[in-house]
Amino acid sequence: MSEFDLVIRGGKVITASDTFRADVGVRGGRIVAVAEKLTDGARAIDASGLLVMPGGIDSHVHLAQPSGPGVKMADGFETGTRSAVAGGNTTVLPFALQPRGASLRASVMDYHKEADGNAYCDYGFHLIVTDPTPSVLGQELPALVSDGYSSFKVFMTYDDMVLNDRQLLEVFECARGCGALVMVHCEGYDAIKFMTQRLEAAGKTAPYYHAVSRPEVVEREATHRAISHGELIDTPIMIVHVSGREAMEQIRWAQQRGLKVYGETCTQYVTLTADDLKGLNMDETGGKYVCSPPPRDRASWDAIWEGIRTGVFQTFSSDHCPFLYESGEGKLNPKARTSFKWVPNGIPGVEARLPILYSKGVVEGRITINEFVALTSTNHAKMYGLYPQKGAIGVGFDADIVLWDPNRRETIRQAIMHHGADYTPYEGMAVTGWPVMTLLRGEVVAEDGKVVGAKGAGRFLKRELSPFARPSGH
Ligand code: DUC
Ligand code: ZN
Ligand code: ZN
Repeated sequence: MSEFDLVIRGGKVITASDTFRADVGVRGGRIVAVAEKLTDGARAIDASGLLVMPGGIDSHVHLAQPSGPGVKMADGFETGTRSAVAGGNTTVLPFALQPRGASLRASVMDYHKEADGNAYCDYGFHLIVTDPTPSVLGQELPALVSDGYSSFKVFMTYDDMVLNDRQLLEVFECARGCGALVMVHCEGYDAIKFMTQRLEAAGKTAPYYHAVSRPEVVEREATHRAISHGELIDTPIMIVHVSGREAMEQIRWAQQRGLKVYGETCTQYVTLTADDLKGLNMDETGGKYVCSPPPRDRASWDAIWEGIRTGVFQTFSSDHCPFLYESGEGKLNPKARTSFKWVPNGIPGVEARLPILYSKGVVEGRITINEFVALTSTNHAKMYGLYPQKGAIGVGFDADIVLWDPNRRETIRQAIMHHGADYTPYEGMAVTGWPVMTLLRGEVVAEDGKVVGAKGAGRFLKRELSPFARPSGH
């Protein structure tokens, strides 16, 4: 009998800290050897000329999430995770949204039903807390956190999700007590409402005005408020989807004061600008790029790179949140034609994240290949309680691996995507570096643009408490 089920031979292994030539031996779905030369595998994969990296972990994706009356998300677990593995990912962390008035536990069970038997990669859930009643904060949330849902998101905007300051403080206090990591969507509700009313009154209803209605100052104010509340309660927070300099500098300021404030940015904030929302002559095609916070300008790309290079941001995610463009249930739903405020917020991107960051980051010399691995995999695992099961090439880790061709040139196009959306916001973007094979726990799940894994092979991940969620002094 062979010592290994699989040996990946002759590649260059990349971790968040090191680069070295080694073979990788897999047995029972886990990495059991990383050594100069391994023999005796039942199966071998020749990785010469390729990089051997931990599979991408995208800790910010939305799948099968209810998005308001008459609107449907374009990806459920089947197509969303199919797209994920095609893009070199092996784990995703979508959200389980608590509709107001509903039990948090019942909401999570609904998402399990959606995911069970449908996923091509492993997955866990962040919760979204919209209704922090005494029973949610006193019982449901702490119980779910200890059951493996160890992070949750709160919103500072949106009619059906916004928490006021008092509620934010109560939720932070609950997180501190149960060791959960809180992710915060930082945009100020009242300021957005005010801006929206003024714009609509002036007849400025095209998709572009989505960006005008939520300028950077609105994100900066909310970011500062979330940081202050986190400091008051002494609970760590993760500021998600940071779009530009203003919010980035607030996080840096907090970090320099020694506060446990973490940052995430996303693909769209180094590739898109608010001008993309103008479409053709302010027509509805701009809706393809409507997401929140909105993309800013080219100077903001530089600010985001500065935050990436200087360690302000720990994670680079996609915020995959897809809606069909050509559909009455998506970006062009009947109400959306009347005002930007009804255009569903979100864009697809789980499949394009790794190639875009590799190309713009590593190939163009802004980050090292090891930083790339940290930003796309290792830090997500560490931040969200999946380490040392996920997020590295090392003995004992799950054999979640992407084989990467560093020289392959591709053009991102809808025609080669595997998501359920009918467009990609990154259409026509030329990249260098591409995932040529994705392995989930030692099994090939995607190869050369084809998804070959089994639907349902992806497993639910019960996550540990995040070591980053400990209050200061712990
Ligand atoms: N927040 C997200 O995290 N994703 C899409 C839209 C939003 O507001
Ligand atoms: Zn958000
Ligand atoms: Zn999101």
